[in-house]
Amino acid sequence: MATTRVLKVLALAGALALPGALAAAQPQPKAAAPEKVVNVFNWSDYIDPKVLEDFTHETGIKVVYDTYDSNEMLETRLLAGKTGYDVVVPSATFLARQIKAGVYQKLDKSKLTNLKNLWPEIMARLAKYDPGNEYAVDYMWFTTGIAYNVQAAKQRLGDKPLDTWDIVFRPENLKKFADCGVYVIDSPEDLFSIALNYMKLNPDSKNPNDIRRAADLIGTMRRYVKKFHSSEYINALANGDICLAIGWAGDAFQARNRAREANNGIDINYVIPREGTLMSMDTLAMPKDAPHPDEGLKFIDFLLRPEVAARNTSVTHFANGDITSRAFVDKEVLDNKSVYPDQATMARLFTVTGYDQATQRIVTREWTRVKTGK
Ligand code: N2P
Repeated sequence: MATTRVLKVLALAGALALPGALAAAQPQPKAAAPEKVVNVFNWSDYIDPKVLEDFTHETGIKVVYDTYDSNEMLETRLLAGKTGYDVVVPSATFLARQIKAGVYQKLDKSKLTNLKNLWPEIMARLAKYDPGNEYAVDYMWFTTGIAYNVQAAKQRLGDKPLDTWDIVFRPENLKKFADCGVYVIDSPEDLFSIALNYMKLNPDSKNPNDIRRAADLIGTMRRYVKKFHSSEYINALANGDICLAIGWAGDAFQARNRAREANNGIDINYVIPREGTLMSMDTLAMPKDAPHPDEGLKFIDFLLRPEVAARNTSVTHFANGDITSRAFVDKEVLDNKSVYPDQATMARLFTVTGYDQATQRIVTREWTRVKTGK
């Protein structure tokens, strides 16, 4: 009697997998269609979460979504073998060497109906890392600059603008911000290229002496830096825990928005220093062993829809690679010259190539020396 009731309850609850003995007593349920899934590994704070819901709602494909905040973290996973991911988001520099390492599959362009929306100039830039644009499409592109608390900066520098890397590379300047908190992204590629450019050396130099000199310069910041971290600075800026960060444009403006939403009186700004800075591109790519390539392509195609790309840009404040999306981007974001730089600013941006293995070893060692002093 009791058993029957249990069975009924289980059947009503739609439980298909019944434990052994009980299952045998039940008529075999019709085989349910396997659940459709796409496994996505993206940077944190890099999408409008509602886009994931809408994708599932429209396609019936569930999105299993994990995040990271450094290329090094993604690369470790990719090189360790089977990741289980269908879509990952490497920066172009890392994409190039990961393509050579054989970790990606070519994208089946016949299944990407929105390729026509891609920004020709961005695709041309990306082709330097992925010849023929075979393995990846641009997701976002952006600069690395200085994010700061407007009130704290005014108290320390008066009306002096922060539009120069002197603010962080001259210790007498950075020192003034040590008491209110400085974070720096844990991203050697950004810091080394910016330091090299500041020293009027080739930002893309792979010369070990140049890299050591850059490390010496960046090392002067260490005593004033609270933390090297690539995602915590958004909240830290927004809630007043820190007053200055070297970071990515979109993250800085997300911090500004969070402070506005909290109505805590904190105003955050971001500048592209006048000496110029690094422009980076993050791409959508598919590991060779992606378990659900069709769902992965559907997901990529969805992100390339102009309205969807625009929503991701409006929420994250990162410019996307879909030129047709600009018609739908929030005006405040579209007009923000730090998100969509004008031609004069563009001319001050440089790009770099990825590190070969030998250079990577030096960079990793020198970056550890920057962060620990050892
Ligand atoms: C998102 C940061 C992405 C830019 N929070 C760095 N690739």
